[in-house]
Amino acid sequence: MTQSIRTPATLITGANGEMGHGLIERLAQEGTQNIIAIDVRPVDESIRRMCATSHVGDILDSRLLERLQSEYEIHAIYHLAALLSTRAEFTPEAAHRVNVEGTMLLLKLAIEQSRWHGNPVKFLFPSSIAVYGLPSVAAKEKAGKVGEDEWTMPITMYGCNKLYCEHLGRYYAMHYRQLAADADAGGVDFRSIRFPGLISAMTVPSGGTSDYAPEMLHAAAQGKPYASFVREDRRIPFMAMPDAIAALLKLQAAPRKNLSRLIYNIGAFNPSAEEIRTIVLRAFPKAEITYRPDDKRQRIVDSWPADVNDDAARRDFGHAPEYNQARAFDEYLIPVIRRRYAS
Ligand code: AKB
Repeated sequence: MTQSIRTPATLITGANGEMGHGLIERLAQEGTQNIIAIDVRPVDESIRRMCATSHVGDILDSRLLERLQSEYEIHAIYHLAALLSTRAEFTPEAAHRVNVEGTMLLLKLAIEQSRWHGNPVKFLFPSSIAVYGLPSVAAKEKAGKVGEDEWTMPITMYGCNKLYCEHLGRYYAMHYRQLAADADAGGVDFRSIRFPGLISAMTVPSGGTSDYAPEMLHAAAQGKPYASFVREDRRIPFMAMPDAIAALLKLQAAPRKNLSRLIYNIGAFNPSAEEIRTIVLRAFPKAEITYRPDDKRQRIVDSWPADVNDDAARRDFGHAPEYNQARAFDEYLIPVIRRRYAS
């Protein structure tokens, strides 16, 4: 048998995005070798030097994926590339192409890779609370902490994409080509987390509907006035970016036998817009933060749960956020953001 010339590697799509930055730093710290980073924009120098190679390219470019297929032995894929909820509503069909067809191409790459090297390829897929669809504010209040198998009736293209891709992942992991004589389910070890709104001190969000929280903070730190597009009493779950990345790495590392499901909720804190505003004004008293609700974006936030039940994630892979609400703002977000804009 010829010696494989391809290098074992970890592939990260959407590497230049909010989560990509933090993930590559953590993987590099943990000594993960051979990180292949892909993004439609050149990967920032700050993280590019932590990667074995980085490619500016589109996940829909099958020639790029074929090249990766031939050059690398991919054992893990973090598929972070996606058009987020607000952005996707302006270009639903383009969102479907990137979010769904892009994911299909990566799942196909994973299956082909596992056939080659004979090991399952771990496929880490960030899903979202956007897969949920609460029919009214009253139903949302009554529902409280929503479990993984409830209310999955998304009202956005992005939510539909994420939910469908969860099912695609389950299909590739457990039922792929089930009628074929040489059916080869098991080549993809699909693992997914439904992330709440994520708040990073290092990057500013773009194209999401949970963005009002980080936008409020980053605007205040820059002394810019900010008008929130959601009303003060609206509530969805949030998490500090380091905890989101820690959860993804814990899920990746967990023995398959410990995982009772493929898709997990994770939570940390769930302040109302007004509670976030109060915290931000305490740190930046001169900040001008007002409300100018956008009913249409508001409706999306109202369809998302006020909180999630993440018992399964805590039990199966030890999800335990380091940052509760107070620590997230006082020890991570505000000090880092203050420094970021001071310089
Ligand atoms: C968005 O707002 O679209 C994302 C999400 C909640 O998945 N941040």
